[in-house]
Amino acid sequence: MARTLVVLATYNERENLRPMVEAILGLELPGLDILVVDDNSPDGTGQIADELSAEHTELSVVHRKGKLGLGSAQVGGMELAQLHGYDYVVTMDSDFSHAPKYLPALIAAMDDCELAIGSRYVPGGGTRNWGVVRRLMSWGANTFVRLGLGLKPRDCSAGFKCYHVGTLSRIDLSRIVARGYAFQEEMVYRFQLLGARIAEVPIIFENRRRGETKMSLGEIFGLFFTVFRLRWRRLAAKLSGRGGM
Ligand SMILES: Nc1nc2c(ncn2[C@@H]2O[C@H](COP(=O)(O)OP(=O)(O)OP(=O)(O)O)[C@@H](O)[C@H]2O)c(=O)[nH]1
Ligand SMILES: [Mg+2]
Repeated sequence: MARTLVVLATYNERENLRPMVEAILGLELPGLDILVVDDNSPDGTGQIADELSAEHTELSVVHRKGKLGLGSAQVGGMELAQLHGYDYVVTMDSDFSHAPKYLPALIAAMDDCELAIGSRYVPGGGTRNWGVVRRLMSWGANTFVRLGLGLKPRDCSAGFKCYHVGTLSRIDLSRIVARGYAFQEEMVYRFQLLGARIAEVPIIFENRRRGETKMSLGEIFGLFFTVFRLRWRRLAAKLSGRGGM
């Protein structure tokens, strides 16, 4: 039986965390555990995570000292998954945008790939209640990385993913450029560079149930920075005859 670690990065998700955890555990998927990575949320999400871990043996918590970014929280989760011998790592938002009901399909897709993306932009997928600005931003980010990094998947900025841990081990996680949201695109790029098989599983993305967004202008700049940095590294590696990234 494959073992899966679901990594829930949290920053001020007090109202969402408990129902999210209960919905995931309620699926009763065999071999599935949850890791909450909380960045010292001022709203007390970390305490709720501790309470949940006392109630559920399947759940553990990592407390970090401050807001270090979504990407770095997910890297932390991946490192622990490697250490504890999990087969798969799932990353998902803790605000119900990524509905737990899709977990079985996402994990099942791993039979034929090394990275399964919960995708909004394949037939059957989509977004609910998004305004024009949000749609444009998402389209812009995806188009930019598909052109800038030559990425093949339709939804490269999706945070709902299932990674094959064995393949993750072929990536030097200490050399990841993106600390924040651009981590999503960078991981697609790195899996594509490895020649890994990437599948897209349709999901309907819903707006967060409660709480506030952590999306910021800094995250948008972070995407530009990451793409240019990765292009530059690739060029430098080619020129020097080294393959490494
Ligand atoms: N640990 C940690 N989690 C973070 C950080 N930034 C964001 N998150 C979490 O990452 C997930 C995605 O953040 P969101 O604010 O939902 O971003 P979004 O989905 O683009 O925006 P909305 O859902 O529209 O609010 C949520 O579970 C956040 O709590 C961070 O710096 N550290
Ligand atoms: Mg969200």
